[in-house]
Amino acid sequence: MVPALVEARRAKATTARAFVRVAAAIWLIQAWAQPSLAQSTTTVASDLAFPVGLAFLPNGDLVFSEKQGTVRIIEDGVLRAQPLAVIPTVSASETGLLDVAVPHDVQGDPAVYAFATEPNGLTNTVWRVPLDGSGPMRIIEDLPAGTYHNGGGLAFGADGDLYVTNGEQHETDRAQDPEALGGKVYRYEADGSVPADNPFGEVPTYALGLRNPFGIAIDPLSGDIWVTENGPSGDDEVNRIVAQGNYGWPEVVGSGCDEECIDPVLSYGSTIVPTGIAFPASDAPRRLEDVFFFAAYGEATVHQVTLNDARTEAVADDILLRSKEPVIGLEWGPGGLYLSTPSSIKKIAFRKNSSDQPESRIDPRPSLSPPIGDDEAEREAAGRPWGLLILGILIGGLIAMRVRLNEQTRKDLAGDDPS
Ligand SMILES: [Ca+2]
Repeated sequence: MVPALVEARRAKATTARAFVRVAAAIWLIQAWAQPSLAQSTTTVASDLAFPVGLAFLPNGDLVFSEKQGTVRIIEDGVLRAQPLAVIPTVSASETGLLDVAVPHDVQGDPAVYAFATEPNGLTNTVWRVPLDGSGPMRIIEDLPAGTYHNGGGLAFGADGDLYVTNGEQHETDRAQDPEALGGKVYRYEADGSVPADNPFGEVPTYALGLRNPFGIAIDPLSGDIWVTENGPSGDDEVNRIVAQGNYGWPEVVGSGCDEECIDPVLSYGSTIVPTGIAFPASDAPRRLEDVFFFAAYGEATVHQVTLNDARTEAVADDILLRSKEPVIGLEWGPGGLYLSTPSSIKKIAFRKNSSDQPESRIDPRPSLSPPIGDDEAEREAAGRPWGLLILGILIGGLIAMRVRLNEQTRKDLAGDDPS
């Protein structure tokens, strides 16, 4: 074989190898540029004094409580030095300033609602805290309090009413008596009055048979109420709350209810201390639409629970985050899932992927402002253009290499021409 032809074949083999390398490089770049399922955790605020409850205003500002009595706000991503309000309280064990909630019609009712134990430690109060900084007002008083089984969750339901969790303070008889306060989920109007159509008549009781319910969240698609419940030495639960529902305590712990009570959706044999609970909002990746999250203080985790189509049962229960510190509050906010630890507020950001293309079925919140500290989203947005640029350079290089090789082959063949 003439040397020029050997050279030409070698050149073609080199081109083929270059093709394989470039194809591999393209695959790697695409894999890198494609947003993955992975998420990252960033710190939103640190050096805080035991933040408990988290709630977002429609503009994306974050209102949160510190257990010893301060209601604080992160405004345009910056922690305001002065608290929005100082609530008189006591913070021994499970008492203190606990959850906060923002009403749906916050334009018409510009306030945040807060659950706090009175300084004497004997009762709990729900406060209305105006956003303009004027003085907070007590709207619900004389809920039983205790250093243990205190409860303290607040959420506005799909009906606009205010739902409150309250433990039984070791007085177990309270839990099964609809007329007694304690061991309940209550339902109130936003002004603190008892709605005329409450399930047990003229009492705030909405559901009973609970020991120490803490976190409360509303499913944005079904409107269902979900509550975390702390059981005795294990039997921690997550319950889907229905009107007039009896959740077993103290007769039944964990599963084992007959027609008399309702089994938990999730229960745990060990003491995980379930705390905050939250559903994603409309800006969440579509793949999260069928999940909710709950935190476990004792386990220092955040669980990601996948619901069935009816959104009534769990089909999967995964650990989303193993934290170095206990996790207390949980709330979906701009760009991700926010959580509180004893000293900080953090955000878990989720990357969107190709399966997240369909539009969310969750109604968007009115006018969300730019996300707080959303460096992750920026990085994600930047990922694709960079990947495409590098891909372009590689393809350009490949074309140049081919042109050069073809040129060389043609020259070699011409030089070896016997004619
Ligand atoms: Ca139960």
